[in-house]
Amino acid sequence: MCLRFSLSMGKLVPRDLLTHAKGPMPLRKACGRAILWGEQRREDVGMEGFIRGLPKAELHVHIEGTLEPEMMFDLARRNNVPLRFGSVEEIRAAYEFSDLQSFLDIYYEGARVLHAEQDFFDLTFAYLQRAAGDGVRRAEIFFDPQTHTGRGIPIETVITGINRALEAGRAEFGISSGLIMCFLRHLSAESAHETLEMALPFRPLLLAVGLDSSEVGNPPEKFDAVFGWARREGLLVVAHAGEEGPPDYVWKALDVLHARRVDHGVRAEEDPDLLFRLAEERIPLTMCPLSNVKLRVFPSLAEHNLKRLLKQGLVVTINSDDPAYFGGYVGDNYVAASEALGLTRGELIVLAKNSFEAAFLRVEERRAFLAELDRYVEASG
Ligand code: ES4
Ligand code: ZN
Repeated sequence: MCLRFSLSMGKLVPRDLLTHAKGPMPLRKACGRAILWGEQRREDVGMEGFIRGLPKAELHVHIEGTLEPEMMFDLARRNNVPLRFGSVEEIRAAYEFSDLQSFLDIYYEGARVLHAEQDFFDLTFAYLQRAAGDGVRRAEIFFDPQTHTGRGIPIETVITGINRALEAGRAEFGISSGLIMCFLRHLSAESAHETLEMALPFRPLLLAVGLDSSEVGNPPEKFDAVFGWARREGLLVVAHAGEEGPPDYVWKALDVLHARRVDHGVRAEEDPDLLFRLAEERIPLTMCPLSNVKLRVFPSLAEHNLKRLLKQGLVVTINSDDPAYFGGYVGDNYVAASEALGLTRGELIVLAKNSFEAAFLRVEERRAFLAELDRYVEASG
């Protein structure tokens, strides 16, 4: 008999207990080595188990992008929202994208099923449950208020629903978290202003502001003023840049918006001076390998530049982006990148370390997470 184990939050637990478990692992992987009963050795769990249990921060996940087809169906029924799909299978079959815009169209369509505060709670709590199974100890989560306020949903419903789940996630899974409010860059700067104004009564519940949606043609400088205002309110800044857009958008995200992290940033590789700046100032890139392949930023995972940039000393991190649409949560992104690029155990540890370095944490909390990571690495051989 061969029992399957994974390392989860530093503990060995049967895989079947993990919420992310997706049926049996191939026999060869699971049972390739003798299990030494009572000893928690690295070879017992293999590279995948090591990765899943690795304490990590997830810094680039859109909460609306964690809406699984099953929940989309349930919420559509609950809220009487008509869907053009007849089944969960039909929804999944529609997830074939040719670029960012072809994805965004379906992503905004899916978000229409979210109405009540409880919906935002359920969505966020389900994400945190999966994240806990992936060793996530800190989650900094994006939300797109304009996707909801544009349909008449009050921003209060969105923020309080998500925030209640973050509190529950802290209590139940010990996940530390923060909320990042993103402006949709295909909408006007005025709309972004109105959104910030509406959000200010909830300022204590926000960590940072971000910029997402259709990148090309909507450069960072379009939002110069609103990001200035957000910074004066004490909000930190991140921005999607260099996903489909040119390196100049990354420069502008840094110099105009004062972004502390760059979301994606993969096209920075085209500009050696920019790479030098990112490395020199240790500005993190929150990369999302499965997303980039699904949206055809790279033809395959094997051609992704994550490992190359990591080797050049950039603060690369691995994240999930829109896991319900792109075929995997953060653990899946680590595993897939590791297999396609041949990441070493040392590189995987650096990626997890980078995630805590890049997180917006107080010194003591950062130190505690890094110490937890060290203990995990030590215990797993
Ligand atoms: C997004 Cl992958 C990606 N890029 C830009 N904006 C987004 N919003 C949700 N997912
Ligand atoms: Zn994103």
